[in-house]
Amino acid sequence: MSYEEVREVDPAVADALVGERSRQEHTLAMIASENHVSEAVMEAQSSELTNKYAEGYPGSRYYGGCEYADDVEEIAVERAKELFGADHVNVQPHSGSSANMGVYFATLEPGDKILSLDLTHGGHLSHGHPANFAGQLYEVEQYEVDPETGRLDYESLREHAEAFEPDMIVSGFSAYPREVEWERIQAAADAVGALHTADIAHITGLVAAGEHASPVGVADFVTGSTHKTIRAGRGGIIMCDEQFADDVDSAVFPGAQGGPLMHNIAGKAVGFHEALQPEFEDYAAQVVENAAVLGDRLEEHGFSLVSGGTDTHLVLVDLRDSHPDVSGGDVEDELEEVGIVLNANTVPDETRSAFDPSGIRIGTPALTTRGFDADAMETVADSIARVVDNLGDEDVYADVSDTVDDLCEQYPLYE
Ligand code: DSN
Repeated sequence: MSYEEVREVDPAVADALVGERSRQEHTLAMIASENHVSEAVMEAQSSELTNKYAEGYPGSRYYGGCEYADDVEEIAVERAKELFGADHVNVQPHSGSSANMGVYFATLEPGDKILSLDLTHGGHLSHGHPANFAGQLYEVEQYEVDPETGRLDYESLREHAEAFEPDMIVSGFSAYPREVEWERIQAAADAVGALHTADIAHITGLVAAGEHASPVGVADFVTGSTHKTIRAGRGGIIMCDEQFADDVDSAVFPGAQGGPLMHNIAGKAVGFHEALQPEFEDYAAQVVENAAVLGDRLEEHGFSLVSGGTDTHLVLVDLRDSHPDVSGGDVEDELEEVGIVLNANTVPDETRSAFDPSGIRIGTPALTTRGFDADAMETVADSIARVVDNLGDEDVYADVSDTVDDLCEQYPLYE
């Protein structure tokens, strides 16, 4: 896209759009929740459907002229059902947080109890953080990962559920590098008569491709976002059994949202089509392999990984052992100088603050979309280590910047 039309109307925004495209082309996106959608998904997302109001659901809208909106939404739903084997799918949530809101509104009353993973241990704001609507509307207690292993402690989760008697247990995480045993969490929920929402926002693509166990058919509700590992553009999704379908649909609209973002739903439909192709399985397998290679190489350089490794698309580095005087924020800033973009992240038993935590979270979905393989990932790990071991050394930064430039040239984006 040249943004010529935007430039004619609004040069300032055109400059920003061109700048962002160039930034993505010339840097390494390693924020674990980011990816690069295809040009087909982008085109669908910028289609005329942005003009269309379609409150309601296919075949039952509150506005006229919805025949193509209906087509697009029905296609997106059918493809999601095929991808995940879900009974009922709602593709209208604007985001993963909105998807969680839809499930809570469908099932909980204000004051009801949620048991979820602590944000600093890898949870998510919308699972009940006090600064989020979920923490304000519901009574929330949080479980933690095992301090020794960095992994979920299913036994202690079950005991916590027995003591707290929640109405909803939320699983699924935003900074947890290990495969989740959904059945054990569902069993804890069943034991206390709670519902269970598995938020697979980060791993939607891995689940779709069979690279991570699926909670669909296990958890009562599965929520997620569609722009992370699944590469289907910005948005959210809810999956559940038919018995909850009406409650979920009416909680999303009219309960939580108005008109669905039909252009984004078109992007989801196209992205789901891409995810149904055999190549997507190769992509997801490479995402996981790349994360494992990245983690192994960082460990060789002396870094500590929370849980000692990864089964997924991300590694979580705890800097406290290897670089006790360096914060995650320092590393995020310095790596950005050389074109490696990732985020500082809290780690279990955080001793700094959420604003300047002790860890960094590094993901491989976006680089894998560009074609990065295991060798390239080792080069990236070496580059990260060189910068962190030589903070402030301009010669090292110049060298690593050159390496990043070479990689960006070797693995171009949007050719
Ligand atoms: N902001 C996303 C992440 O980075 O994990 C979750 O919503």
